[in-house]
Amino acid sequence: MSTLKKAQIDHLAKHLEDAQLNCQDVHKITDDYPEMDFADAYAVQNQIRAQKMERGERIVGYKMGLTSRAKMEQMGVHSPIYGFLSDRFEVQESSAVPVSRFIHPKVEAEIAFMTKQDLQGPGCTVAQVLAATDFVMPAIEIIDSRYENFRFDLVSVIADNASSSGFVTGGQIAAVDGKDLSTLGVVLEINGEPREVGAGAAVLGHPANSIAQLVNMLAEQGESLPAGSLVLSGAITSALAVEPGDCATVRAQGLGSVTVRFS
Ligand code: OOG
Ligand code: MG
Repeated sequence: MSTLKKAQIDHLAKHLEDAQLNCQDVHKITDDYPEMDFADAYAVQNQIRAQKMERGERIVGYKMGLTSRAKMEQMGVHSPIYGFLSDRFEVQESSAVPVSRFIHPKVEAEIAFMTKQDLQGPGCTVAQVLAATDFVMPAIEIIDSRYENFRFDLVSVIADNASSSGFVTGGQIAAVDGKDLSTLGVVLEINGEPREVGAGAAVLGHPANSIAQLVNMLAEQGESLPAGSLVLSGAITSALAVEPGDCATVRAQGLGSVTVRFS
């Protein structure tokens, strides 16, 4: 079911993408469109994706969000969601990213997956995800809600492409064979100080379960996950706000570390 007309979806997609491009926060869209539902929200996100592709951006994969209790509680939204990743969101490891490129950025510690086979739902399982995984690696996601004070509800955040704005991958790539991603330890440091710690199991019991849920949600939209997709499985711990001068590092057990500096 959806409640919005095509013209309203196009209007909201432009409104939210302009907020991103101009680094200007906006009111949560459900204040003006309280009847909006889940289907409308993904329709707005899909329209933002179409706008970016029209301008020559390439979709490199997806990110899952709100997949850990820490994140659900931090944001007050308790269902996993997804967003798309454009090639323009990639930030080079160890480079200095100007905070002025964002509204109010936060960093998250995540495990990223690269797929080597197409995955199609419904009914996609953890085993199918592991068999289709080329490698995993540590990642920092830079999230930046377009909404004032990062305050949103489920429908608003989905329409806003799940707060996607940047990601950094690095450390080492590793095959999943012989690795238990649920007990993989992860540390999120700011300026060399360990601030958040966790393990893969924080993400829906196992990070691969997050990818399976993504594939099953994409199936509801008539879409699948193509081979060669990069997928961020969701923050293991709470997200941390960053300021100019901050340096964020994610260390993942046996997978090295990934760092980004903010200027
Ligand atoms: C929504 C995106 C959450 C994650 O990893 O949980 C997310 C938000 O908190 O702004 O990326
Ligand atoms: Mg995230």
